[in-house]
Order: sequence, then C-alpha cells, then structure tokens
Amino acid sequence: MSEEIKKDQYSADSIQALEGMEHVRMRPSMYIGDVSTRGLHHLVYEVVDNSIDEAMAGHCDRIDVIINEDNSLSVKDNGRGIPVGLHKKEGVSALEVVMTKIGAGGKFDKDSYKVSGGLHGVGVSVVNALSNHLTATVYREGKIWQQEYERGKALYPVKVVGESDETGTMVTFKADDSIFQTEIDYSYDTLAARMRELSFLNQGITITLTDKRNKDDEGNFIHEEYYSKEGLKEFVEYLDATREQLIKDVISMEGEKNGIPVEVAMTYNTSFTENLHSYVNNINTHEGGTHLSGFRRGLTHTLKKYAENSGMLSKLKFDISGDDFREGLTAIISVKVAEPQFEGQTKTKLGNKEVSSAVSQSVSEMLTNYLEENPDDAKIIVQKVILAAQARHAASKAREMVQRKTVMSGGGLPGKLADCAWSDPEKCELFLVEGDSAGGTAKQGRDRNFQAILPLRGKILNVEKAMQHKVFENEEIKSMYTALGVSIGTEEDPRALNLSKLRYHKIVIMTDADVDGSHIATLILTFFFRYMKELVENGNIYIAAPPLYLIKKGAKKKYAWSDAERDEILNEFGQGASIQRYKGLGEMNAEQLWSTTMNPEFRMMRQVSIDNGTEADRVFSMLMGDDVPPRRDFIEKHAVYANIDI
Ligand code: 0RA
Repeated sequence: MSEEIKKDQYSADSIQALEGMEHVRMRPSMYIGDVSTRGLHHLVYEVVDNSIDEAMAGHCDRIDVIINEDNSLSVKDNGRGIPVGLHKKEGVSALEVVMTKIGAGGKFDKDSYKVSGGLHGVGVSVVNALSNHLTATVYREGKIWQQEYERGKALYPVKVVGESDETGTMVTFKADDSIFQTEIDYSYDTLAARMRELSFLNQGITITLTDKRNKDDEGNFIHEEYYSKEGLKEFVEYLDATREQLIKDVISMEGEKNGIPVEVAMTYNTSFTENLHSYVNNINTHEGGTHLSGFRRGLTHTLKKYAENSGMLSKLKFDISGDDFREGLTAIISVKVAEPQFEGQTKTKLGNKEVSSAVSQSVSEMLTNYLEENPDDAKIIVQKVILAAQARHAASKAREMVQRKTVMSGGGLPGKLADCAWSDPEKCELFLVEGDSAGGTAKQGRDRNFQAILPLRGKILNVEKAMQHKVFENEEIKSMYTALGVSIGTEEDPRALNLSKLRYHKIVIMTDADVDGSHIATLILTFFFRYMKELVENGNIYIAAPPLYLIKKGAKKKYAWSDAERDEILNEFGQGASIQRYKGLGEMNAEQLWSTTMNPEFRMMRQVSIDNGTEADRVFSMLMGDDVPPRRDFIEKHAVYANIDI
C-alpha cells in the first residue's frame, strides 16, 4: 500500500511541477522580464548565476560559457556538481527537482550562501521550461550523470553516462523559438559585457566566453577570458581607462556592517560627469536605492567634514552641495543582501532600509582613514570639489536660461523647429536632422500631422568634454531642450529632469549613413545619455536608418539597407540593373526620404537601449574622450560604414 501512496504522491507532485512549467511558458515575461533579445540573454544570466553562487560558496573557480554553432548555449562550471541522489520529498533525483520544479533552486540548499540568482532569482528550471531542449550533465562521485528535457519535461530518469574524476555541472540549452519574439541569436558583445562585469564583481573566478559561430583570422573560435584579481578596484580602472586621473590609485574598501557585505571602489578624474554604478547581489541597480543613498551620504559627510577642518573652504562665498562632491567621480558600490526588496519601474531599486546606514558607515570609516593617510590626494579632491561648486554656480545661471526658454515657461519654440499639427505627445515624433539642407528635404517629405523637424547645424557640442554651463549655453542643445519641452532643475535637485511636458514620445536621430553622420549621431546620443538618460532608458530615442542603395531596372525600383540586400536585389532583377549609392540624406528627394526613412509603414528605425549601463558609460567616455587608440580599435571592430568611406 505504501508503494501505492508513493506513486500517487509522485504523480500529484509531478502534475504540480508540470503546472509550474506550463505557467512559465504561458507567462514567460513574469519570470524573465520580457521575450525580446533582453529576455533571451536573461536565460544565459540565470544559468551562469547558479554557477556564480557555487563559486561564492567557495566551491568553484571556473565558469565556461559557450555559444554553440546552432545558437544553443552551454554553461560549465567546476563546482561540486548538482546533487544527483534521491530527493526524499519528491521521490526523484535532486537534479531533476532543481531542473523541473519552479522555485526549487533557492529553497533547495538552505545553508549555502546564496545571494546571486538572476534579476528575478527564478532558477534554472525557468530556463528549462523555455527551452526546446536542455541537457544537464553532472560530474560527481566519480561518475558522469545526465538527464535531458524537452520544454521542461524530463525525457528519462537521471542516468550514468560515463566515469570521471572531475566535479562540476554543465547545462546546454536551446531556447524555444516559439516563445521569443526575436530570432534565437545571441549577441557576443552583450554576453561579453556581462561576463566581464561578473568577473569584476566576483574576484578570483575565471569566466570564459567562446563563440563557436565565428572564427578569428587564425581559424580559432572567438574566445575571451575574464579574470579579476582585485575586483572592484580593477573595475573602476577599466571604466576610467580613457579618463585622466586626479589621484594616483583607486580608493577601495571591503567591509561588513550589520551582516551586510559592502564593497566600494572609487576615484576622481578630470571630467565633469558623475559615474556611479551600484550592484546588489551582482545585479546592476539602475534605479539606485538605499545602498546608493547610503554611499552618497557617507561620501558627502566625510569629505565635507575633512574640507571644513582643513580650512580650505573659508574663502568660498556659497554653500557646497552634494553634487559638487561627485563631479568627476567614478565609483562602484556592490552589496550582498540576503533578502533584497527590489522596487521601482524596472525592479532595479533597492528598498531595504537597513542597507543605507550599513553603506554610509562603511564608506565614512574607509574615507576618513584614507584622507588622513593620503593628505596630498585629500587636497586634490577638495580642490576639485571647490571648482565644481564654482562651476555649478555658473551653470545654474545658464540652466535658468534654458528653463526660462522652455515652452511651458512661455519662452516660445525655437525658430528652426518645424513643428507638427497634432499635440498628443504619444503620437508625435521629433526628427533631429543633420544640417539645414537635409532638414529642408525632411520638412517637405514628412507627414506634418505628427512629425516635427529640428535641423541641427554641424557637429553638436561634445558634452563628454564640456563643463555643465557650456552645455547649457550651447545653442543646438538649448533648442533641443525647448523643442522637446524638457526642463531641468527643481528646488531640491538642480539636475532633476522634468519630462512631464515632453512634447514627442519618439525622438529620431537622422544623420547621413557615413562616418561623419555616425559621428554626429554619436554626439547627439552622448548628449541624451549624459543629460536625458531617462529618455534613453524609457525607449524614446531612435536612430533612423536611411537606405544605402537604390537599385533600378526599367520601372522596377528597390532600396537596400545592406550590401547583402543589394546583392539579393541585383540577383532578382538580373542583367541591366543600375545601382545608386546614397552617401547622404541630401541625395534623396523629399518623396524618397519619406518612403524609405520616415514613413512608419516602411522605415527601419533602431530603438536605442542600454543593456549594460556600466559598459555604456565606458564606451561613451572612450568614444568621446581624448584617447585615440581605444576609439580607433572600437570603431574598427564595430564599423558599419567602413566599407563606404574608408
Ligand atoms: C546545492 C548543493 C550542492 C551543489 C549545488 C547546489 C550546485 C548547484 C549548481 C548549479 C550550477 N552549478 C552548480 N553547482 C553546484 C552540493 C552539496 C554537496 O555536495 O554537499
């Protein structure tokens, strides 16, 4: 009879497990955020996070990530191996429980120091549910164990497939293309940025990334290895590699307050921007939270006290604000919280109250010691703060001008703006167009109901290298603020962005498809990234993609956006077809510009998104900074227009 009961029990449980799996497949976004490329990459992070947990528990120091030729993905670690013995409650192998029970991952091993685990901390079973096929291989107890699954369902009980002295876990999965909106095609750069980030955040682990879809010039698979001996200190050095440093070494500290591990690394550079990146359990908390406010408080408090005691502030005629302490600051704050509460729109804002004082106390102690032991650096930092305060004073005047000129304060729209007729921001688009002549064509070609045109003259200011008040004094930038209806500065936060009067929800950067055009687009993007980041985060910024070729034969004509597309069309048209190559927007007439680049029914636009905020920061400072070699390397690697102009 007991056998009977067990069987019933087993089937009851497996039905429940199945329901969990069905739910994941029915509502994937609830588990992985969305089913776009972002969600797809999230699957990889979820699997890697399990191995990171094993590493953080001290049992693993190597993780290999492999993009296979067929876009299946493998993650292999040298940890203890997921246990394969009978799970008493479930009556099947523990491995099967981990792989098929939604939510089992976390509860499975209560004692382990588990703080990683994905944005949603959902576990590898979710990846299994969203995969056409998954193979789990465990090296453990002298044997190699294996189980395979289809859409989360085990195909057979765990079996022994060989012998081995090694220990570890390997998971290979093929994401289900019926779940995702996009093709199952991993971005090497996206995965590389995350693996590099993870290696900085978890020092001492070797993480490798291999792309078996592509080979380098020597015939080897694309492969990189990430290893950081000194963790956050090296992360800050990496981020600031192209910025000029004010102090000799990165200041770094590691401590624990009230059971909360806190790690901070920071430095000051000669730029005018603040680059603060915060992490909770290896997750980038874009929206900040209590750990970030704790850091700010500790920093301001300690530096202010030091500056006052040193007497360096005696000649200053106005107060120093919190912002002044963070100009030119690059810092990473990483905390590990056992039960994080994530809030905010994208669930990337830490809510745990107790973390704030833990971080603030840690930072105060560390900095106080540092300033006392390094008086030369301390002096340099305080001088930088004083300069920032003076510049802020100048900037606030320029900023008031921008404010006064914005639409809602009655300053009127910029003269160059050809506005649209409709006023519902959700329906309206603003095209930022390079040059007056292309601007003219765009004005003729547009649908004037919902498309507005703002021509920008030549190269706009490089905000990466300009002081804030210069930015607010710049004519092109002022006209962007006014046209967009965006204002800045409130009583309590002079940098706060007011987007409530945003006049267009789509902002389209339209430049020539050549090197100059992409440079201008990058300058405009840099401006949005540094001064209106929320618009980028909210997905309001787009880049227009004008066609590169027009192919004609008799009455037939077709446009091509790439060389491959051009060749396809040439093939289709056969002998006697002619090709026109568009070098700039100016070569198109109004009708052509409308039908290829502006008409929502046919145009191709790229929505700008930030998949890795920390990496985006580094790329902008590198692209727009003074150092030429890294910029050249980056452009050579990513050049889309290289075949046209060089
Ligand atoms: C719980 C217990 C043990 C290992 C693991 C979890 C484990 C999970 C994953 C996921 C990916 N790689 C992993 N490696 C290990 C082992 C407990 C023991 O051996 O005593």
